[in-house]
Amino acid sequence: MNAVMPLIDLRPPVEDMLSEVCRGLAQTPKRISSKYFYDARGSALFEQICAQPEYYLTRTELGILQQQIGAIAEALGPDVLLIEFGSGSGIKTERLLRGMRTPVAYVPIDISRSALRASAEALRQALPGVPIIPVCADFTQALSLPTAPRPTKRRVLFFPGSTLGNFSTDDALALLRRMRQVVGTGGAVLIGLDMKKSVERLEAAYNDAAGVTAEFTLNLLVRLNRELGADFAVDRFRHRARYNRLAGRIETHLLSQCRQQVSLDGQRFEFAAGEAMLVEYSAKYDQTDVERMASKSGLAVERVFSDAEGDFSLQLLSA
Ligand code: AVI
Repeated sequence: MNAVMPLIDLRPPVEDMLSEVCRGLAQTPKRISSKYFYDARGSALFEQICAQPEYYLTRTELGILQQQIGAIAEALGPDVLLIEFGSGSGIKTERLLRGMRTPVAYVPIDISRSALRASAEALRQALPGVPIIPVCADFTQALSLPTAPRPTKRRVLFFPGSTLGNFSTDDALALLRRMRQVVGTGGAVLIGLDMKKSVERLEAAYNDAAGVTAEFTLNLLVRLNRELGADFAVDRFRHRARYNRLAGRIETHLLSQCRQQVSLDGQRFEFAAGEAMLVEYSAKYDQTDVERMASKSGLAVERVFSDAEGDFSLQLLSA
């Protein structure tokens, strides 16, 4: 039987984009969270980024999931309740669930009801036999899971795509601790992480020759103009993504091309010529970083699945 259970609505507070953006613009240096990249246009551009020759992350992770699915499923074991923070990563979730031995159910947790409904419906059509229990909640806050439809051997939380890298170091640790709490003792987290490599390859991945990533970054300003009534002159900003060796991450900024002012919500924000506004971190890891992060969050590395070049890894961290 193939079923999407009724959405469980934990009524997360509505995100206040306006006040968060104003607060970030008032900071020195200015910053806006990369979570605001993903309006409809931003999500479509992200799909295009994933198909760029320089952006190896998505295809490498999919390759690991395809080629090593037997070993991954074996390591997870039978009768797993699979949880995902975010409304499901489409083909990756499908590939994992297809390979797993007798999954009990799939529980996507997302703040967006519409994204949850759409992805649950798509997965229902693709995967006969796996009950889907969508939960509308803010996964950065404490939450309790719905009762599983049958006895569960292990809770496993899937967090692919190196999305953890988009969080600051402290926020990433807080999120890992939250995951640890959700899966409970004996549970596990299966997390996709992009690994450290040459600066040239890393910077190329975030500065594709076709300019899709630059358009993706600048689309943030288009969104703020449309949704919040800001007046960013989009063509007076430029995308810059550079690797910060010390911090071990790509840092993406929007650079003001001249001295200018931006109005938002009755306030004026001054940009100096050349001023850089931080819009994204994309952290990169080595195995020591992963072990350190895991142990700080009450997890331990159980298995590592990676491609032959060691570009990307799926890490099974047990609680
Ligand atoms: C979603 N996230 C993991 C992507 C990344 O690689 O940091 C977002 C992205 N930003 C620019 N290119 C891709």
